[in-house]
Amino acid sequence: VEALIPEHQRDAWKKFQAKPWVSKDDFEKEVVRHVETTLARSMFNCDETAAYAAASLAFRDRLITEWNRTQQRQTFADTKRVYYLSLEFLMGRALDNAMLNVGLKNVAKEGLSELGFRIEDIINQEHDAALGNGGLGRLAACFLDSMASLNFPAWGYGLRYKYGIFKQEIVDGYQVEVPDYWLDFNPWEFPRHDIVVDVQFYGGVRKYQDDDGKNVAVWEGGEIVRAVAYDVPIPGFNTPTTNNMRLWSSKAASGEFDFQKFNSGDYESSVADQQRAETISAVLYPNDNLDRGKELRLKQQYFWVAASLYDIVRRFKKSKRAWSEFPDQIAIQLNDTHPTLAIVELQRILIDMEGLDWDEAWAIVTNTFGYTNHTVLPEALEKWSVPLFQNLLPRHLQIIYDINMFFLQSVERKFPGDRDMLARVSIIEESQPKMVRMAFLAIVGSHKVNGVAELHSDLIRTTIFKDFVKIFGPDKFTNVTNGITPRRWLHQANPRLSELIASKTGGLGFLKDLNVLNELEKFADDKEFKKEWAEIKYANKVKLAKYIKSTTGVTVNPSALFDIQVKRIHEYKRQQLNIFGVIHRYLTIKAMTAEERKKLAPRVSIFGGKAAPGYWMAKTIIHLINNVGAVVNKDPDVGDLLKVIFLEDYNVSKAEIITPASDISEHISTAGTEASGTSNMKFVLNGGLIIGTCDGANIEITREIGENNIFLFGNLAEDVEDLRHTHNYGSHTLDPDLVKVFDLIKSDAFGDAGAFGALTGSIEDHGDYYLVSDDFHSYIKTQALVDEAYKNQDEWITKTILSVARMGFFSSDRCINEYAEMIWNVEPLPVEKESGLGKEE
Ligand code: C3B
Repeated sequence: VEALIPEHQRDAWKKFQAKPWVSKDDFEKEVVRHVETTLARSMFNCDETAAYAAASLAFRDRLITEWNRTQQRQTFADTKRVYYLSLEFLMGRALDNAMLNVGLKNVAKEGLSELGFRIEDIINQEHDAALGNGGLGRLAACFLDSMASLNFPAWGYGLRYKYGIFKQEIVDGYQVEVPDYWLDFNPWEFPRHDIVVDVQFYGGVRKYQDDDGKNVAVWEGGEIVRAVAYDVPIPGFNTPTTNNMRLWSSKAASGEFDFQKFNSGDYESSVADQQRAETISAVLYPNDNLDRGKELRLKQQYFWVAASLYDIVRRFKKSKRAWSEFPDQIAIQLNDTHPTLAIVELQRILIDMEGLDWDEAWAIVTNTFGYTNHTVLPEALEKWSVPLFQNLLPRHLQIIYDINMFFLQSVERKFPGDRDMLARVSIIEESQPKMVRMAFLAIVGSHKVNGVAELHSDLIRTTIFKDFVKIFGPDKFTNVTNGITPRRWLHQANPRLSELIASKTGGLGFLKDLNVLNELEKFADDKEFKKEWAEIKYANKVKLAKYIKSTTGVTVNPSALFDIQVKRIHEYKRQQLNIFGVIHRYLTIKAMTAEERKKLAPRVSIFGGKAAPGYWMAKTIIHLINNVGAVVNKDPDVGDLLKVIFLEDYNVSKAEIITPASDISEHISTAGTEASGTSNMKFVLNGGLIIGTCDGANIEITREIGENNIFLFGNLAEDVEDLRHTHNYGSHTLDPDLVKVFDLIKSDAFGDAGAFGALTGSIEDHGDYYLVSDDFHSYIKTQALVDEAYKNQDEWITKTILSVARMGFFSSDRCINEYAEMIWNVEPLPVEKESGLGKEE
């Protein structure tokens, strides 16, 4: 490796090299130093915000020292690296995670206490890094944690949105969106003003033959936007490995506004170019499982992909290896189709810039990329209009046409004369206007395609991608069932449970090998253990009850059954089924005698989640939940038997409070629609049971924990198509209990029924696409089984212990090891424990 410092001056560098601090005194010294120098404050005006800032800076210093060492180690080792390209990273808070992963939380706790602060208050100062919508973005965050914890040389590449997912406020029962400006103080990033990439848009392509008769394409003209790198250190758990997440921010390539215009008095247009450039990384698109086809979104995708690939290729070129070794050194994983342009961009770099032949380049490209599909919903599958592409990325469109031509030629050779097949698999859809099908491009340009749970991977093989299985053979398509990091979702979110588990399994080893949880099976009937287990659940419910009280004003009884559904609001996830079930319960309670009511298990139905701003049906569901709550919660006939809560602004840090407090959580998507789900795993890992459909990872959770420990209901994926057909072309009679629910809504019991007409109408009159009525009876019956089961607390607790004991499979560590072996072909890079790691148990 080249170094700028000459040999004989390096001793001084080595002597004064930064050393990560470890002791409480050193931590306090660092905090005070940051308060007094970095923040220019003192003990007389150090509030919690300043203490948070200083504590974070102290940890950031530590992380960056390890980050530097890790990067040096990985550069020297010169082994294969993984690049995880994701348009979303839903990281949540960093301080607590950093403290736990480096094993210094207790040190920090004592240190902060000596300086006059409670660590919880300091942690709560942090603004979530919310650069994602939901499951897909959080999965990327869990993967970064696992890749670092397992010592894989792996980087994440994303966009540094100035505004993350909007903040949700509930006003009069309606969702209102407020911008999430999260960057006024973010100690976790390092701007790299020296790492910039100029990215081209628009313009045209000039083609000619050079002197050797070779075809040359030059993309010229258009505009340039500059990408600036921001690095975020990603600490592994109990290892010095600290990986990198590199996020790109956009700015004008000229750097500054146009002074000529400014001087001549044209103030507004003088800054217009600058603003146009900055717009690219300004906002995260707030759609989950929905593609809107907006030009700015395509610009974001290309901007991010071009900057990342430039960076990756630059690093590779430093190694002076032959191009053919590129896939031996580099694996790039595409998190959904959002980064599919990377395939085209790498081909463009290799043929237009580096002068490789098409075939040689294409072999490198396809051996480098892997593509993960996260959804089968047609409205979520990305397509870009050809005219839009032509205008924004003219050279890329040409390359896509060539990729498609070579691909279709190979299909024609394999299936001679099958014109329907050619039309079905073409990357270009012959519609008006023509569209580029990004998923097909991703499949053609990758060596592996995976779904995220077994059912989902089967579905993509047999439905949306079945022609491609015939063309490429079955081995190209595989499954990697999703996972979650137990560090954040057990140790951090549920410290008492983690501590109890550690005390019975010989320390925190289970956080590195989640199968160790198996040892808990022997405590499933242990009275003393069960008591502690139940106490922890109760304490977590008390904590959530306090949070509910402080945010909604509603008092809930922590002894009631907490029934939670928190996730993005979407018709396919069926929060409407849940709230209709709640209304049914309300009707049932109202019809009961006082004696009958005494036998009922009290329940708190808790909802949370954001609706995409333009998704009216989802917003209507939120409105209905809130209005039902307003009526039910003050009905004296109901009292504690039923409370309905909508928690505002569901996000990662709130999930850390909510998840450990469930008795039951709901994962009730129409079968075949939820690719995996990951919160189902989080809830079970925290000692909650689930009610769910046979969908996504619910099926594998059932297999692992046993069908006695889960409440499954509803139609199966294989029957969905026929049912929909019957709704549309046969007779469609609604479930009678659901009719009663609709009648109550229509009587204006929850406010003007007109507001909910579209919602009830979609089920009554418009085909009930999501099978709400078909599954209603089964859902209600199964909820009654939940009530019964909950009455037997002793058995219930045993079920939850057995479930936790059997959740080892769902660690994202298992998942990353599968990617590494089956798709990336990379090995971890061993580390010596020379660093100043904390050794907390
Ligand atoms: C989600 C799916 O909806 C979930 O079932 C899945 O668990 C996660 O991805 C992670 O694989 N998803 C999403 O959040 N956004 C999309 N655009 C597509 C899928």
